Amino acid sequence: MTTQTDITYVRGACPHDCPDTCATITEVQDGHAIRFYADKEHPITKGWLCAKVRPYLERVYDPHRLTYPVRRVGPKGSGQWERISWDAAIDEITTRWKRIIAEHSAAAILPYSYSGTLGLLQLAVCNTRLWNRMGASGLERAICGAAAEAATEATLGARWSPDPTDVLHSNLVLIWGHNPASTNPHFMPLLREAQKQGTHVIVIDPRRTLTARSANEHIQPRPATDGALALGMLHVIFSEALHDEPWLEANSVGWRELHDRALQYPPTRVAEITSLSEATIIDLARRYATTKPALLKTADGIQRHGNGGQTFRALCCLPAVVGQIGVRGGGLFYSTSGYVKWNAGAVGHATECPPIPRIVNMNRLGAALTGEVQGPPIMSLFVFCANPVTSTPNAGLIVKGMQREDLFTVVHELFMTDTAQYADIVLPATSQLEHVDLHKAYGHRYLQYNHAAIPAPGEAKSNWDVMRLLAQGMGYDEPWLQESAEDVLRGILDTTRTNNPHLQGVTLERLQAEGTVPLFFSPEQEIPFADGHFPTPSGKVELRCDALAQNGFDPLPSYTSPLEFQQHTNGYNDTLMLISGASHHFVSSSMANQPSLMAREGQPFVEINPADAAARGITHGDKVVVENTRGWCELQAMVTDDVPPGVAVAPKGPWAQHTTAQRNINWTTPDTLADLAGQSTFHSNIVQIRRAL
Ligand SMILES: Nc1nc2c(c(=O)[nH]1)N[C@H]1C(S)=C(S)[C@@H](COP(=O)(O)OP(=O)(O)OC[C@H]3O[C@@H](n4cnc5c(=O)[nH]c(N)nc54)[C@H](O)[C@@H]3O)O[C@H]1N2
Ligand SMILES: Nc1nc2c(c(=O)[nH]1)N[C@H]1C(S)=C(S)[C@@H](COP(=O)(O)OP(=O)(O)OC[C@H]3O[C@@H](n4cnc5c(=O)[nH]c(N)nc54)[C@H](O)[C@@H]3O)O[C@H]1N2
Ligand code: SF4
Ligand SMILES: [Mo]
Repeated sequence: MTTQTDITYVRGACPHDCPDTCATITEVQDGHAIRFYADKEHPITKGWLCAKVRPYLERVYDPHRLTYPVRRVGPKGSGQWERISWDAAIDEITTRWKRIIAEHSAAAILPYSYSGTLGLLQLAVCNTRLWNRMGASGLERAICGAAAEAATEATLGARWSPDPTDVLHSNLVLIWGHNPASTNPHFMPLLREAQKQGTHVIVIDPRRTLTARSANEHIQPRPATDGALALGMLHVIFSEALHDEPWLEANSVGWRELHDRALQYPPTRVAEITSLSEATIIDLARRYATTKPALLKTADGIQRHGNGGQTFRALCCLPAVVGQIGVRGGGLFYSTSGYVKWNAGAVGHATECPPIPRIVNMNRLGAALTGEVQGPPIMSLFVFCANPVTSTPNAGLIVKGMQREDLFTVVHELFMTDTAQYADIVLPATSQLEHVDLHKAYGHRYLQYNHAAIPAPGEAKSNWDVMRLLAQGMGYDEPWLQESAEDVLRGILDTTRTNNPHLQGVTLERLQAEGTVPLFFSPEQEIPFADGHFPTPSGKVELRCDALAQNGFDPLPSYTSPLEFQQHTNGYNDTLMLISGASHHFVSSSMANQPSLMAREGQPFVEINPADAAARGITHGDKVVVENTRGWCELQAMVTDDVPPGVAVAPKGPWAQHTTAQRNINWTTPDTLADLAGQSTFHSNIVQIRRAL
């Protein structure tokens, strides 16, 4: 019998792409994780984990975990593999790469990764060091929030946000195109508490989401018309003189031009664009301008449209115009990730490497693999921390590219994902319980250390260990390609701390001992921008942004319908606008192979309004085909008025291999890029839906 004292308690951090970055505890006995739960001492994530990560040991001990390297023996995608040793795998990969480099240059090698983990070591360092040294193609990491990031930085200068608990000071919270009940769950108890104190909560989302259900008001604009809605609000605010002129005069650039721009968006016009009533637009504007403090909380979902950049610019302008920036309980809550930007030199050592030969936009992976590249063709793809066949737009084209006989694909994964299925070599990866990492959050202002709690299963290796082996195999002898995990983290932390005041007093030793460490804020920095300093070129809020103009972008926010929508003018009788946001029980495609969570999420589905269903002879539960010129998939129809007529919703995440037709919603999503920063446009997706035969 074992006693309590045989149990060790190991501190960790949830690594998934979620703003909460929960602090975790793993109880380990005899090298085995026996319990996994939230660290109740974390001030924001408190004592609970979300539904997705609560059963994490099911994922860690899943019998389907990959535990040794395999090499393809049948045709691509046939699922025929043979076991090989790590030595043989590294040798084959590096031999192939040396040949490709000799023949085509290193630009022919494309590393592809995104957000399987958000760790500093296992993601950021592994994204950069080896590939920089090699001179491989770079990846434009624009699948998620590139337009929002660029718009926020252009307007305010930095991605800074208040402490989430400041919502308790808000009297109004606008949750705009964001579904925190699923995607940022630890914000919800705080919002609920604020609501109990009388805070008015408005959700702006075409879909009646879990978050919208508990709001005081739910406003449902037509998709991708939020830029017009925001400009319409500005029209009302300026014409009723509800703007904060002294603040704008002192702290902003271009408010009069923004005022003139807003004049083009009277409520009558905006009502027509958004399908909202004029009264709704006017009431929303008046309430936003007169209820203070007012917090605008948003995330990335809203900007995955053709006009996502301009839309996000308009959103960023709103809090400034009503004088809510630098006010406790007010302002913009988008992301806290700008407080710590890890020193790029220490992370990637790029200055010691050849220049990056070209950058491939990750949203156009299929196009790139099938020939759309400048310079040499892509001859090798190395995928880790990503599952592009499931999660990247226009997935049918990606599969086509991955089937190329002359493409050498390596996938480093925990599971045999839809992407790994098309690899030539699959390498087994560790889970968060089996490796070390350091995490910053994008939804709060704490850092977290993740200790390894248990040994890796079988021969699984961490990303960093694989990078080190690959570097050796390539014959690269730079010491920064062989450092220990701890030395990498210490080096980056120490270098970044020299010019980042928020890291004052934050050492690796402290992180290792305490697990969760708050970022440091002086009283003037505590509320974002309260000191009146904006790290923009002008030092002010740039409502008119000349830097954007220099890049050929409209310097003032504006509204244009996404191209995909403009091309379908035949109204709602035939086509639907399909949004594919977050699933409640998965994080992108991660966890979407976990039996208990698949059971809770149910069959992959598409929500359709009763009127649209009736017009197509579709009844609740029918198998339907969702299709357009890019591709199709089969889903189960959920007939519901949670979506308005003309709009359909099919959450992202389900794996193609779990469906009879071997495809998911990303067979239909566009790989068109948005107006800013090469952003993905998943939600500007026009489809037709019919009953499956
Ligand atoms: N449970 C869960 N949590 C997650 C994730 C997950 O997959 N599952 N993914 C993580 C990741 S990668 C990210 S980036 C974040 C994203 O976090 P969120 O942005 O909160 O999530 P999304 O579901 O992508 O989009 C939010 C909402 O935008 C709405 N929306 C779409 N188009 C429009 C529009 O034109 N106008 C308006 N007003 N609303 C619109 C959708 O209906 C959706 O409800 O969540 C993270 N957290
Ligand atoms: N239709 C539609 N699709 C979308 C979106 C949408 O709104 N609509 N949203 C997009 C967004 S916001 C995002 S961020 C992307 C995310 O897209 P991806 O970054 O591709 O995320 P996942 O699909 O979760 O795949 C991550 C993979 O990494 C693996 N992994 C986890 N940890 C490790 C590790 O330590 N090492 C290695 N080697 N592998 C690991 C996991 O097992 C998982 O298979 O999806 C996008 N896809
Ligand atoms: S997915 Fe988000 S809410 Fe869930 S445990 Fe991880 S960080 Fe916490
Ligand atoms: Mo994302």
